[in-house]
Amino acid sequence: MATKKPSFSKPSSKNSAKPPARTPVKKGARASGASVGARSTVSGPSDADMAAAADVLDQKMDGAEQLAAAMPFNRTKAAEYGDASALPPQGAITDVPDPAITGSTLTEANLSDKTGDGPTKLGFNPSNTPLDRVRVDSTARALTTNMGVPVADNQNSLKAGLRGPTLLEDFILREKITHFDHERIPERVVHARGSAAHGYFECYQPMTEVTRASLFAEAGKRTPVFTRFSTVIGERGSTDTARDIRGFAVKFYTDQGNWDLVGNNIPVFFIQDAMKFPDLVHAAKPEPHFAMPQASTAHDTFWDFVSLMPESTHVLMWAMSDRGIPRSYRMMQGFGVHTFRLVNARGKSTFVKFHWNPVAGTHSLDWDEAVKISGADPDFHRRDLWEAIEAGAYPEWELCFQMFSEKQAESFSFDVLDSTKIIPEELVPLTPVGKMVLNRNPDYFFGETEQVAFCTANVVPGIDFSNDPLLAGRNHSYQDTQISRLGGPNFHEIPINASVAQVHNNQRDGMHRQAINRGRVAYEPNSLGGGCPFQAGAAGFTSFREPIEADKVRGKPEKFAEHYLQATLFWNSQTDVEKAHIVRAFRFELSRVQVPAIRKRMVASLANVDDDLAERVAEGLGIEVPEPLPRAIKRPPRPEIDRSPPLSLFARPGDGSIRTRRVAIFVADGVDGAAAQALHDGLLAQGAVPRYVGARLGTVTGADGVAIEVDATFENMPSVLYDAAAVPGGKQAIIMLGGLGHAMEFLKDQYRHAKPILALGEAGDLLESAGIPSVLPSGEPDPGLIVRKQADAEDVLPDFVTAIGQHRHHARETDPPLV
Ligand code: HDE
Repeated sequence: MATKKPSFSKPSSKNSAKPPARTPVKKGARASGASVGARSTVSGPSDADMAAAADVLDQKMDGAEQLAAAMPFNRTKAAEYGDASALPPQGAITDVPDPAITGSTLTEANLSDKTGDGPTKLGFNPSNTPLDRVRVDSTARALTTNMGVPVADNQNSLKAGLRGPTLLEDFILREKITHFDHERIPERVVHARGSAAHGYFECYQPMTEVTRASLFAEAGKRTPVFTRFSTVIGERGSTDTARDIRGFAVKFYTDQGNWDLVGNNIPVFFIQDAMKFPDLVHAAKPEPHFAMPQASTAHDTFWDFVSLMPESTHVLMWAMSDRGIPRSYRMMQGFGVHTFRLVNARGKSTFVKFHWNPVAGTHSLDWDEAVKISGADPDFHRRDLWEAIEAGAYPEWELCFQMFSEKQAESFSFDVLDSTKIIPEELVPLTPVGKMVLNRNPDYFFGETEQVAFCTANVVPGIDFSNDPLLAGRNHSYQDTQISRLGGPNFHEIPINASVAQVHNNQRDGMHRQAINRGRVAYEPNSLGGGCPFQAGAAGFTSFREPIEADKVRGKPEKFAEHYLQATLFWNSQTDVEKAHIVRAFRFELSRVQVPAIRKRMVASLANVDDDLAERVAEGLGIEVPEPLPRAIKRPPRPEIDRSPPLSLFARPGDGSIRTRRVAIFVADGVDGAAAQALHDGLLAQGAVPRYVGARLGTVTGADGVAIEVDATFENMPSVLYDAAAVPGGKQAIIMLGGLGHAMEFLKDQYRHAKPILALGEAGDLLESAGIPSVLPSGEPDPGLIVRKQADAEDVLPDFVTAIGQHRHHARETDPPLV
């Protein structure tokens, strides 16, 4: 090859587009210090430099010619048509013998601290490397501007004289304020309030028979996850303990790309078609004229809408049950809601519903408790998740597949494409396939929890959609909403959203683009990039080949018209306690509705669910049960079952452990210090979180001289923030506590919210003065009330632990409450 001398003034005749060439610096040689200075940029390139550059240029051009020639025609074109498209071939590619051939510029070998070591690894996208690449630590670093300029004074703006005007010249002030002015981004349209954590999913056994999804390929395989829990209706700063559905969204960073399982803690939804989603959300959100109420469905527009949408009745039963007020994100189930498909390597599809079951069991708050928590600690669930993970009590869920065939689906009395229906476990059992462990809190709430963007359309090979019309709308909505929320189409590059699988495609540009793509090729087919990135062919995602022959219509299948049978199934499957709570919830919500006709209409809907339910709600509202609403279907199908025990929250008590349960130990001067300490240590040893609670912070001295540091006060951490309370004896302490309104209220609330109470020695008198009954309303002993006049703390601890393990003692409840 002849050596040519490119000229800066006169383009070479061979290729007028040739860029001016520079001396390539050897890989690894940093363009700092002496190596940079070795070539003068002031005097222009030397002859030797230019000769070397011309060599590289020629190599690049020859290489381009070879790449183009190696692809004389588009070999895969014919496979795009007719039957051949069923088996997409892998795209045609050519080896790139030298990276310089496909680079954007001959100068990419001129390295610096800014440009790095160059494209050392062909076919590599380093933006998929772990979050460490963007983690910032400022230890031992001086303050700088966003441009990296050291800031001398962070206290004062630049002024013309100490008392003079502030100068526009102050770029440091303006940068700081400007950034601050733009710190907020739009909150999520729904699910604005949430909390998230990192962790992993571990596969129990190969599920290759049903899916080619790589995360289910082998036992023990771990896939990183980021999981966000949320409420639906409230704004970003709203209370955690509102009655609401909870979001349960998991992003699996699989080696085949991201899979988002964007579910809820309730397995059914309000509507059957995406067309109604904006209506539902507008009805549930604060009313548009005065923006009230916040984070609550207890208002006219919500109940107006749902009482006109009988398909919502089923989910209302769930939302009004204690599932609407979970004790903790760690103690709720998760559901994918829709029917999805699993697809194996042979292209065979199996229908599936996804279920998450918490190892800690399913537990809830009492409504009165939830309301009070909203004042005492609106971040209750956020704090609970954070603290549990910080303490090493990593929350766990088991993922289960509920798998069924198309034929089975046809035989059900309901339609599996209808998101207002469950598939009872009696019809299709659950298969546990792996567990999720959340073991790491995020570094930065905004950077991770706020910017994470889930989308139901993020699926991987082996997982596919069903034709659920709600799911189709979601597949569009999630991607779309992020474009305004996160400001453009490149939000997949935000580190928390980036896959760990490599990303290579020809998408370019847009707001906030991060990737620096090499080369001039941003199209396919190409020969100049060696055909890359090439289509993955059979190794890539292929949609399940569902045969379809149909008219284009707007409408719903017949089976969607049955709206009440599963609401009745849910009601029938609840314990008496749960039923009472459902009645109370409907009564509360509807009593906040101002328009009597809406209340009446809703009760008329409930009359289609169950007579007893309708009567009890009507009675609570002071009205007669109206005529049931007319049904949309004349002859409803016969349901397969009329009771399903797993639908009760009490079906999943967990392992009875008291790990992470918060227990208040009352202390005051004169307390039995040894007993208080024994309780504290015993509870701690069981993984609970005991706290000494007193009237004021500081130290109290026990009757036995033991000094106890008070952790919290009755005022700053009231009863609702604990799962149980223990009052050790000590005459003087009990007299003192008896005179404290807050302490007495604390005990009453513990009792009212069905929580275990332990009273030792003289403490029994305190319960009596608080008006706490010594037995259940039935006259039976209350297993949650452990009152021992003469007993050592160590001896009663096992009974107390059992009582806490049972979570709540609902048998003492009356409506209205006695205490
Ligand atoms: Fe969502 N939903 N949704 N949703 N949803 C959003 O997406 C939407 C539905 C769920 O932690 C939004 O990124 C439509 C069912 C969760 O970031 C939005 C329809 C289920 C989260 C959206 C539904 C969910 C969202 C708002 C009916 C349970 C929070 C911001 C067709 C299976 C994810 C965003 C997170 C968030 C749309 C129905 C769960 C507006 C159109 C059913 C857990 O795109």
